[in-house]
Amino acid sequence: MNAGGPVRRDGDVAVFTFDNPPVNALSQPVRAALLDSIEAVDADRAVRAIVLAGAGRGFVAGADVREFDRPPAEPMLPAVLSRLEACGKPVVAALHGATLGGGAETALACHYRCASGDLQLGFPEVNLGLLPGAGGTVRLPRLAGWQAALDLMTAGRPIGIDPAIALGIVDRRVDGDLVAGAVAWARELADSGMPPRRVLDLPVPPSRPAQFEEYLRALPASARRLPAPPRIVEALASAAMLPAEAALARARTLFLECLASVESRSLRHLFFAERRPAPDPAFVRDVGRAAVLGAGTMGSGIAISLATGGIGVTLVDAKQEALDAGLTRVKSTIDAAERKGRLDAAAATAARARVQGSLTLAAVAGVDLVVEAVFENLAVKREVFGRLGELAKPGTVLATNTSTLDIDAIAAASGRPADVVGMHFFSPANVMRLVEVVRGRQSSREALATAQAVTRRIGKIAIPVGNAFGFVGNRMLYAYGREKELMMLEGASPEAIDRALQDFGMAMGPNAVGDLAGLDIGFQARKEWQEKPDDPRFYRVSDRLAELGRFGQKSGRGFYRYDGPGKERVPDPEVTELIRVEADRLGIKQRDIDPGEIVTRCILALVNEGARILEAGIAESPDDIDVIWCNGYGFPRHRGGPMFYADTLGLSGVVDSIRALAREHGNRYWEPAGLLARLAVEGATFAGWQAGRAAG
Ligand code: T1G
Repeated sequence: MNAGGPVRRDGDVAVFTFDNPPVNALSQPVRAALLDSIEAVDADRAVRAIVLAGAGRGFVAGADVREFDRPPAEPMLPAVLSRLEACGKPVVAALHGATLGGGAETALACHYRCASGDLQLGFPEVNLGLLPGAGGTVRLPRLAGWQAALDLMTAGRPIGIDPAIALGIVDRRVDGDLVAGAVAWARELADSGMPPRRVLDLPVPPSRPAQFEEYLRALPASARRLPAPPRIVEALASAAMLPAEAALARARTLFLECLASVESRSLRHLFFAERRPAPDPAFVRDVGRAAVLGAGTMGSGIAISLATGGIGVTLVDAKQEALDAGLTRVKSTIDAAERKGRLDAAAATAARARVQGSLTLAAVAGVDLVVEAVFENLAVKREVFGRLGELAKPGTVLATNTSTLDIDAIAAASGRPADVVGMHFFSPANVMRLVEVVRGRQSSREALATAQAVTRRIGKIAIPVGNAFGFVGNRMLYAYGREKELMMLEGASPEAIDRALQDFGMAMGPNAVGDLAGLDIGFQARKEWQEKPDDPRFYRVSDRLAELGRFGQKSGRGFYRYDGPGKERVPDPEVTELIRVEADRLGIKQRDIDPGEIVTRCILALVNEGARILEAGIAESPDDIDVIWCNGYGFPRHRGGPMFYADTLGLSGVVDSIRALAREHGNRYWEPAGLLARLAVEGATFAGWQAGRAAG
């Protein structure tokens, strides 16, 4: 909090300003200062009204999430807000920007609320595996009703000023100087002699007990399985049926249950892991315009991200037909985002205007960044980078979107390897938030920093990784996939594999993902992979399907069949037979494999490969691996990512399980990584190892 103290007087109105950069989180010192100030101004006879406001870019973004892993420190927020609400003088909240979680609850404990047009008000606690624990579940429905409270708290997405006013949460909009407007209104209220309007004293809206059960049943099964969503519904149901104080106490109990859950610890871990420090601006070059080479699915997706992210982009393709298709895809995707309200009209128009097309590579001459997304073949990419090295101006960053190939081999062809980096986008590139920024042996700090800065600028998460086959994400995917492929030969059906991993929480099963991405892509990449294991079983099922032209959704057949108008995914007995024949040919006796074994083998393969990647320095931290897998591969966020998940299991147990798998299946693939084995012996964790390295 700023030294001058949080309270200033504007005549007979006291203004308390939250000033705890960067987001005015309600840390212990802030709570203590607020409580002391309320006590003081409420007792000060010269003060007739109070205004609460936030300094900087928002009102208050909630409780200080970092404090949740420490012992609780008084005063606790519920008590502070009860004291605030009890004030004998009108208290007006002046809201702008991020007004989230405990920040929104603070606003609800005030007697009146006004806001500026940039308001983003919400209850994102569920995204942290929590529920509003400071009275939001009791106060919000008294203003906005049950349906709105249920929707806002289970979805965790903020709303703007218009819906906030329409729902009765915010009383009025203030344009111009927000705090001055709030002070004037507060003085008006004091002059009117209006008693404080305490939300807790407002009547409880009528409800049907069944409506909460119905709401819970209507939640997706994946949400119902988590601790927080059902407890949010229960806390709101308690607010409908219990007296206010009892409902507040019940909500607090449910909050503490969530707080202690491994799911919330996992989501809180990810919250901070995804907030990597920005690259050193001293090394970031300006990027006013970019070019994307290859107008296919990935190229046009990358062009959309750049254009909607504020960067002018030229989409380049040698074939007119392909270029037209790419530009059409760009335009229709931006149009759809505008239709769905994801982009407002001005932003959509600006994004469309930023995109141009070109049939010639010479178009790269004036740009600051090139992202190459042509066919995944080393010879083709080297030929392109050879030309890029000549045509691009000095200082232009030359990025390749390869998902597996050797960055150094590509960079060498450009004649200016210092400018070459990997920017590995994930499909669909305009949707997926993750970009692996790959450093080649000679990539300069400027090129790496610029690629990371552009990635953040277009609203994505940049994770720097080293240059190795498949970098971090795909390299781990090969270990994860290896096990599912082996288990299919051993008798598990493709759909059983997918079901087990989806029940574990994966967004999609690996076979369904393979069919979506196209089995020909992986088949091609494995052909180019020099160091792949010399094992006839390795990806034998996928390769066989590809050999037979079963590329997945694009060919209507893959691991599954995609028949009928809806192209429904259905198991295909032909595949089961095909696998049985391959198993027979390889001398593998098939058996029943239970879901537990499927999950154990696939997930521990991830963890073990992740540990090897850390040892090799291909990933800088376990956090980065968790962010890559949760944002690029659909690993369940409520498990925190493979490395955090392993820590929750306990590394010695993980190593014991891996050794048991080695005894059963041989240690060709099941040798515990050195780092993992060492940490297990030391009784340590990946998180502890990371902290130790950070401390130097
Ligand atoms: N606590 C601690 N640190 C926080 C924080 C928080 N609530 N919110 C942000 N930060 C840090 C973040 O780690 C980063 O730090 C910096 O601020 C900028 O954040 C009692 C239980 C507000 C929309 O879930 O959604 O209240 O990396 O990079 O993109 O019922 O931050 O610079 O060191 O994200 O502009 C509920 C979480 C808490 C909101 C701004 N509140 N924050 O986004 O910046 S639980 C939330 C956000 C609660 C009550 C319950 C976003 C933002 P660093 P940033 P941004």
